[in-house]
Amino acid sequence: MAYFEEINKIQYEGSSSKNPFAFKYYNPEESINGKKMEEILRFSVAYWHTFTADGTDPFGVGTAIRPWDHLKGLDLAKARVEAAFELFEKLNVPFFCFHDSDIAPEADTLKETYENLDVITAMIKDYMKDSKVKLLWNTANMFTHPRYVHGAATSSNADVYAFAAAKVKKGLEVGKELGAENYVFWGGREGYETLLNTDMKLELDNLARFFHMAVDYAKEIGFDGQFLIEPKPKEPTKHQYDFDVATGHAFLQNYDLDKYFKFNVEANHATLAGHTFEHELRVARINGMLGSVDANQGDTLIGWDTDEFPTDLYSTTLAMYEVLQNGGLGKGGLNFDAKVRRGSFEAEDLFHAHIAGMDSFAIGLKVAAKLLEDRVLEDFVADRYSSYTEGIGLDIVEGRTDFHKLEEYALQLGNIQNRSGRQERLKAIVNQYLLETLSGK
Ligand code: XUL
Ligand code: CO
Repeated sequence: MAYFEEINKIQYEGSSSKNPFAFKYYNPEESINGKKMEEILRFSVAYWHTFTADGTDPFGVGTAIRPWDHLKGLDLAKARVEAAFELFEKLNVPFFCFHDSDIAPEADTLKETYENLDVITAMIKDYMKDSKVKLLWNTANMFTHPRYVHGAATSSNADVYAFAAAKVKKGLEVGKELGAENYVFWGGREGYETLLNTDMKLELDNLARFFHMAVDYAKEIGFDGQFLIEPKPKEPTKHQYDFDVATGHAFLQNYDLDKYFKFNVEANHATLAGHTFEHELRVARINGMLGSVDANQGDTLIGWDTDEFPTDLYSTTLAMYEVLQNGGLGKGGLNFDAKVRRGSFEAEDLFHAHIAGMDSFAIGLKVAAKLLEDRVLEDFVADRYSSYTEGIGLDIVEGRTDFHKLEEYALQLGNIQNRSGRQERLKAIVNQYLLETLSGK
């Protein structure tokens, strides 16, 4: 059965196309630095936003009209799998991601929940046989059910901790079965509301123990996906433990976990943390920890996680600049952890949203590649730091100085000369590259 009958496979038609169901900039076959666009961008559909969510918000019920609305339970879960593979094929997206509870209904007992998961996992595996779509990552939902009121791996209740461990154990088995390239831990309710009732040290120690057990179990069953932490500063708890990449990195290093994990950087989480998307990508990249990306965008006027589809070309350009300098994303990808607005309730909006996101990242990729090819920012930055390539600067970076030597040098200095950082000039150049790419030059 077809769920999106009126929609054909989305093709690349170029920037002059007026066809809403066509890519204007994303040309999967186009070669950028000898690699296909498709291979660099590694787009992924987020199951939860596209097949499970219905537009419910704190003020009102769902608005989404979906062809599977009349179904319930496992029938609904199966219809969503059918619809998902139809959408993946039609959008030509190579990956998808899910939480366990997105694909199969949670039952009253863990055992029954496992049974539901097994049915749907087998069905997905079957669909994957006839499709080139792969699983970018899966994860466990350890935040919706009331049992996680005080967290999962940081819960004050050891029974909840054990339950969460069982869920992740099953998740790793499902990940292995479906050939997942990564396994994600987003903090969920791993955080706290007030120190008055919180043993922070025990919670963090327990979280680290949990991650070590996950790593051990992955080894035991031969799951070779990359583990990823997805930082977020707030929402749902006031103080999320994985606040941002730097905080998460310090945690991983403290507990000897950094060799097993990388980061899944989400744009909207970066901005909630008071950073730019590119800042978080840079911190992960320079530490060799950039694993994957949740590609979305927030709203500068709104202080919560709006998870909009990415359309800001400046942001996609600077993000792809980091990704290219990282040598790509390895096993990671660009996962649209993004939802259509509540007012965009028709099924075809799911296509418009993904097309917009894919075209936006395709433009970002092209502009970033050109900027790098012409060494626009590299040459400027190299020149800006040129004082470290000779004389006292070279002595500093090569470790030949101490405070005595630097004082001796400083005492004989005359007037210190600084040079302009030229921020406005550089921004204008980025704009120029963007506009040239958009006009097809
Ligand atoms: C929550 C969020 C999650 C993770 C997966 O803000 O981004 O959807 O990506 O649990
Ligand atoms: Co996310």
